[in-house]
Amino acid sequence: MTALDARPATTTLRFPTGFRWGTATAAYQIEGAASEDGRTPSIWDTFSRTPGKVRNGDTGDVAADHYHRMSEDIGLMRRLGVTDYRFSIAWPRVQPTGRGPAVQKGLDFYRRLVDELLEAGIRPVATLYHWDLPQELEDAGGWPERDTAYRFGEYAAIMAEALGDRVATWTTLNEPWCAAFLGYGNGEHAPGRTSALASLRAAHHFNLAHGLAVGQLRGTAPAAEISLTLNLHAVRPRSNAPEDLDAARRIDAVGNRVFLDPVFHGRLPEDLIHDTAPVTDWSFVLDGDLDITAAPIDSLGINYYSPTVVAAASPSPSPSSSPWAGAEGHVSFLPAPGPRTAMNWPVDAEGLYELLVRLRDDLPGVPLLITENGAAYDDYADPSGAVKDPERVEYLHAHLTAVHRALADGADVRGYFLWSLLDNFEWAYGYSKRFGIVHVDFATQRRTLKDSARWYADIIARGGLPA
Ligand code: GCO
Repeated sequence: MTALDARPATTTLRFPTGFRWGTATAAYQIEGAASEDGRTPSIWDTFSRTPGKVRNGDTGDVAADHYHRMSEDIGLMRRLGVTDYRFSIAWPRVQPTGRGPAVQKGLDFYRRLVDELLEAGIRPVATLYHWDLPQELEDAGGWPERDTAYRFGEYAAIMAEALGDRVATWTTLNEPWCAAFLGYGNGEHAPGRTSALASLRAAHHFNLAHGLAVGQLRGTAPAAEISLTLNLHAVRPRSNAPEDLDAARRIDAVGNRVFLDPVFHGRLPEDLIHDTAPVTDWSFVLDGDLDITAAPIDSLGINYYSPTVVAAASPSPSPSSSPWAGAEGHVSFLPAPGPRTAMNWPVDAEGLYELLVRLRDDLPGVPLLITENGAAYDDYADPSGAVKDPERVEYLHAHLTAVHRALADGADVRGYFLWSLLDNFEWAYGYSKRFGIVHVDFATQRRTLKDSARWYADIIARGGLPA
């Protein structure tokens, strides 16, 4: 190596001091140990065991075996130099039936996780709900039933009591849009129900559950940051024609404002009520609910992968089971141009910039965390044992550049959590899609840093992006 090669490349896009550099995972996607230490089935255990629901019949029974390899995985994060780790707590591991007292062994696992993170100098960011509802609560009606929100408030109280003094950031819910509209609307996710009314009821009860949990957390862990993660849709109309703008408005209502308005403004979007009138009269929203949903929070988490391009519906009939209540028959979804990931999702960093700048304007004073961003590619270990993933590096570089530009333009972004630390169970796609910056050989559970992991470690160490 010449002296020139040894010179570090200059860091041109520097992030603010104290910027949080993290990775993210979710319990059902990595833990495995599905029936150990008192854990009972969640809706994802039931769903994944139902033939035809998940590719190759994959389940989370073993996943990345993180339940038994937690210390090793924290060691990986220590090598990467991350400042923060976003994980989720499996509700059926700590409160198996969704009611009553907690199971100590379940709590102990998360206590150990949090303690080992703190010892490693990594801030714990805990999500209470990343889609694994205890099956017994689904059997009692699930999220379309109001009682589920109160059960969630109780579970939040248990976790606040157990870990409130040690968790830096609490996220109540992850992507309630997916849980409500894919879970109860088009059936692509657990529990696999297909009812527009059920999905709207679920969406409201998620907002209520969030507010009830905020109350519990605030009371028990007053020093903690309290947050919510939404997969806000970066909606782009095809043109400025009024019909296309109306299509974008509909998706913004049922994709974004259905959560943003109750949580940040204590109201329901008027246009959503109008759009969904054929399906519901919203009478399940009771007096006082919107005061609960609007309990102040400290930051908003955003998960971003790609934009949503829409136009007025073309004459062809839209599919009967749609996750977009109030938009069926009015909206067509168009493919965005450009390269694609292994999910066939377009690579479009501009959408992340657009979203951050919109939130700067719509929610002034609300700090933002990018709680997920990343990409799946068909990664494999080559004969030398290396996992080369240049497309992922390119994807991440482009998206971090967009974040930097949004910061420069005044968006209050406090951190970035790369999805994901490990290859894992990608919901309806099973193990066929690899999102990790660490490769997992699911036959041996061997972990291998991909090139993107080394790249990310370098970004964290220098606090920014090289030219
Ligand atoms: C999410 C996600 C992750 C997914 C990721 C890629 O919050 O959407 O729940 O669990 O694995 O988004 O699809």
